[in-house]
Order: sequence, then structure tokens, then C-alpha cells
Amino acid sequence: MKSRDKAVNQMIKAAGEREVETVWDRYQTQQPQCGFGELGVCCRNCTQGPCRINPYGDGPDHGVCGANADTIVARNLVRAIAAGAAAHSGHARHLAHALKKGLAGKAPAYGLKDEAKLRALAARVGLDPELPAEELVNKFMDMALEQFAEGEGPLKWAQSFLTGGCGETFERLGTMPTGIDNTIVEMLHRTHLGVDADPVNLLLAGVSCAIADYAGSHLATDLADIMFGTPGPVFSQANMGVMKEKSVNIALHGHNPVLSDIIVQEAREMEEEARGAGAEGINLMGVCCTGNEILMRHGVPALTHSISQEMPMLTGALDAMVVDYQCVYPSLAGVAECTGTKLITTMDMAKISGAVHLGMHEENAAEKAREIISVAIEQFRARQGRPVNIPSVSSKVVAGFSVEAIVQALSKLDAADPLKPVIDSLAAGSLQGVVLLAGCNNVKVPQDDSFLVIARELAARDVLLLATGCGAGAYARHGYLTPEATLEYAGPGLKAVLTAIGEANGLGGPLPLVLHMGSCVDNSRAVDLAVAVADKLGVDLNKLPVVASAPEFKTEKAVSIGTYAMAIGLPVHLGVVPPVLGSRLVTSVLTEGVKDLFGGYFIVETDPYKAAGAIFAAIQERRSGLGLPTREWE
Ligand code: NFS
Ligand code: SF4
Repeated sequence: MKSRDKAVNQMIKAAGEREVETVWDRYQTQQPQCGFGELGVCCRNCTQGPCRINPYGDGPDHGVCGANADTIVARNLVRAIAAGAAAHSGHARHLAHALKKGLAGKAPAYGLKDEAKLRALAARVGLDPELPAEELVNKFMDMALEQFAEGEGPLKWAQSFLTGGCGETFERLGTMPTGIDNTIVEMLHRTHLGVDADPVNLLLAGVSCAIADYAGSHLATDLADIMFGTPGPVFSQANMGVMKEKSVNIALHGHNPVLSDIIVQEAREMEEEARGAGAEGINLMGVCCTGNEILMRHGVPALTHSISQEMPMLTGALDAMVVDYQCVYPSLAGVAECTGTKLITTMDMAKISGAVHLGMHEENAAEKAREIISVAIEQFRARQGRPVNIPSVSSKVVAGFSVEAIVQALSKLDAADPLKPVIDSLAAGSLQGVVLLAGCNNVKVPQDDSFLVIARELAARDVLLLATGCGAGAYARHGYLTPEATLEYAGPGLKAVLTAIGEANGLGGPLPLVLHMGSCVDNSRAVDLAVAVADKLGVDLNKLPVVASAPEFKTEKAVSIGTYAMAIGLPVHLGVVPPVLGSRLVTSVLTEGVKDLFGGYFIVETDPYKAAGAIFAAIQERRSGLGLPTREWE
């Protein structure tokens, strides 16, 4: 089985018929994959290599320079964390530049949209929230940009948004970053030939980089909210059935709302032009995290996610796929050529040969957005008369659960103390705990399977589920972001809690089984929620019955997120084995040693049923630590 998604399977069949190569075909041609790479024991950090260590003892146990398996595995892992942090913080930096230019009158598409969010954030980072808006936003932006440079003390965006206990732990262990960029750059330095060869020292630096990743992610979420609005509940749809044969179908793929949000705004103005070309209208849809951003803020339907990103083109009805950066497969160019879709790259730092490049800059965002939409309209004209094969598979979706939206919904139960109903339910055991399901799909796992199994197993046992990234996308495509899913899969305690909140908000039924909190940078939203609960209880995050899980993770960004989730004190389940098993030392530090230092730790389990059991056990351990009633796995 390649995917649990019916629409994806229909398109895999279509790909076979048309002899279009997909991610699953290429995975086959890569077999057998390199065992040294899988274990993390190969090094290419200098030209004396590549070196590899035989972990079974019947081959070299040192590289040419003398680095052993522990050093090599640790170095490879922490470089991945640095790359992830660079990606998330690059996304934040891009938004910061856009808003800064917008405020200076140089980029008319950008400005302050959500003043209430700005004021709330300002209070958190120590600015006077009562300042006039214009003065405040400028001060805020100066401070935001300072996060990238090396400062004197602890990184403000890490310290201000975590518990006091986290900050103290990071200071004590020397893992609190002083700036985002210098922390990432130092990792490249450390992992150069002949610098840091102490695996534990390297891993601690990896944690520091991951905390910088958290700060960068939080900043990305914050800036997107103040520029484009903080999400609130939206109703939409997901999966390839959202394509419309008679409309101009445009998929927006990548991560940064810096362009996609503007395209959503401009498309509203260009409906006439589309109708002039014989279309019924413009049909925007999202892929991956750019898709999550515009679903959360505008209710734009979610088309597909992660490993199935090639599939929508095979319908023959996709006129354009517009990409920004991250998680965009270069293979899209080849598929687009076969299916006639215009693949449009938009960032000068992320081009793909074979694609049309329309380089977007902050100054010309709206103009470029219109140019992009015009290309799609032309392609719509060109495809008339050709058959399409759109799977009639789609699900209802309720999304938009920012922390603000969740608190707002909870305030209908208790206006004075919105978190109280959740905390009371956790204490009483009608809610056992909270699990954040995050991360990618991975070609090594049948698409969505682990996400779905873990959610069903945990929901039935009264665990509250949050989701982000392509994980949230998986739940969207399978109908798990609906009240119906709550009625079908939730255990009695969870059902009662979600129903009470839903009814207090006039929904006439429960909240969805899984709450979609946004893209992968929006994991910071889930952390905010956990921090609010921890602060209210007066305990640290590493005491809460809260677990993170990345059942099908793939990217370096996901490695970085998993590491910060561990560092702030959460048990973190990984459903794909990370390339560390070549070092017993590194493996034991990550699964056990870190527990004493941070409270969080990694649970590696590829079987989703066993993983659900392990996650539930981690929740019970936390409950018992807090003196709360525990439950057996039944
Ligand atoms: Ni997250 Fe989002 Fe998806 Fe994975 Fe990629 S799109 S940022 S990294 S694949 S979840
Ligand atoms: Fe080999 Fe050391 Fe060079 Fe790595 S840094 S390739 S282990 S010699």
C-alpha cells in the first residue's frame, strides 16, 4: 500500500497508465538504500572522505581524521537541526523584511493588519503595549529583526514565550541561544573537520540550534498573524475533489504566506478576467504548509500534502502550481511537462529547471500575483477540449484553531478563566492528556496510515488531539477535522468535552476530533497553549501530560522541531527511525540521557499501534507524576 488516500491511489493508477514517474517509483529505484547512511555513520565533511564506520565492528571504526561513529552520527544530526532552523527562521526573516518595507511605504502589499495581536505580543516581549500603533509596530519590528543577530543575553523570542523553568534549564546547560543566525552559523563551524568531536557537546549545541528554530518559528507565526490576521474557525474542504473542471485551477505550494496570501487577495479581483477566458471562476487550493496558511486564514481548500504533491497534476485539470520554498519536489517540473500544468517558481532562491520563474519581491508582490494568475488563466484556455480525471474524493474541514480561537471558544464555558474547563477535565481524567500530531508524510510509510491509526487509538482513550503541518493535512483529507469524526472516534470523556465547547459556541455539536492549529511554524501555537496551561498550574512543561508525535516525519525541519519539543520537556514520538542508530551513545542520549537534563525524550516506534500505546504510557507517567488518576490501556 502506497497511500491511505483514495484520491491519491486513483492518481497513482493514472500515473502508471501515462508512464509518469512518481515519488513511489523513484523510491523503488533507490533500493537498497545505503545502510551506512541509514545508520548515520557516513561523513563527507572533507575531501579525505567519504568515510564510513562499520557499526558491527568488522571494519574501520574511525574516519581518516580519527572521528568515530559517535562524533559522525552526532555531527550529521546536528547539521540537520541547523538546516531546519535555517529554513524556519529564513521564512520568518522574509516576512520581517516584507513588513518592514511595507511600513516604510516601499512594499504596498504589506502592513499591519492585526493590531490586537501586535499589542498582545508586544506585552510578552516587554514593549509598552499602549504605545500608538505606528510607533509600536516599528519598535516591534526592530526587536524582531534583532532576534537574528547575536545579542548579549538569552534569545528574547525563546525566553519570553516559554516557561521560566525552561529558560533556567537552558541557561544552566548552556543551550540558550543568544541569536538565531549566529547559532546556526556556529553549527556549521563546529561540525567542520577538526572542531567539535565530543558527541554530547555536539548534541547540546544541536539543542541550542533547535531552540533557535523554535524562536524563528514563533516569530514566523507572529509576523504572519500581524500582517495577514490571526486565524479563527473556518469551514472548508480537502482533497482532490475540490478541483473544478470548469474553473482556473491554481495550487499554491510551499510555506510562506508572503506570496500566497497576496495571491488569495488578488484572485478576488481577477474573477472577471477568468470569466472572460470562459472559466466559471478562479479556484485556489493549497498544498503543504502554504496551503495550511491560506486554509487557516481564508478557508482556501486543501488539495493534497507532502509525498502526494505530484498527484494533482495527473488530473489534467491543474492549470498552475505556484511554489515558494521548502518541501517542493524538483520532480514536479517533469510531471508538469507531461500534464500541461504550468509550474511557476517565485523565489529567486528556489528555482527549478523546467519551471517558469516569476521572481516575486516584496516591492512587486501584488503585481507578480496578478501576473501569475494571468499565466494560469492562459493555461486554462489552452487545456480546453482535453479530458480531465478529477477524483470525486473530498472531505469537510473545520480548521483555524489558533490559540486565540481556542481560548475564545473556551471562554464561552468560563469567561473569567477560559483554560479552567480543560484543566479540570485533565485533572478528573475525562481528558487523559494532549497530543500534538505534527510533521510530514514519508515515502517509507503508507501515506497517512500512521497518522490515522494513532489518532483513532488515542481519541478512543480520551486524548485531546492537535495537529499541524502535513499531519493536519492528512486529517483534513480523511475527514478527521469534523464534528462527525468526533462522534465516530472519540471516547466518552473526549466527546463530552468537545461537545460542551462546541455547543457553548452555537455549533450544535462537538468540535472536530482533531484541532488544526496551522502549518509547521505554527507548532509554536501548540507550545503557546501548553505554556499557558503549565503557567496556570504553576508547573513546568516537562510535568504536563502532553506528548508530541511525528509519525511520518521526513525533513530536517521536522528533526529540528522534534528536538525543541524534546528540549522544552515533551516526550516526542518518531514513527520513522532517524539516522542515529550507528552510535549507541547518541541513541541512548536521545532516548534516555536527555530525560534527566530536559525532561523530554524521544520514543522511536514505527508500528502505529505500538506507538499509540507508548504515547499513552508516556501520558500516564506524567499523570502519575502530578498525582492525577491514571488509566490502563484497554
Ligand atoms: Ni512541515 Fe510543511 Fe509537510 Fe513536512 Fe514539509 S510541508 S513545514 S516539513 S512535508 S510537514
Ligand atoms: Fe572522513 Fe573526518 Fe573528513 Fe569526515 S571529516 S570525511 S570522517 S576525514
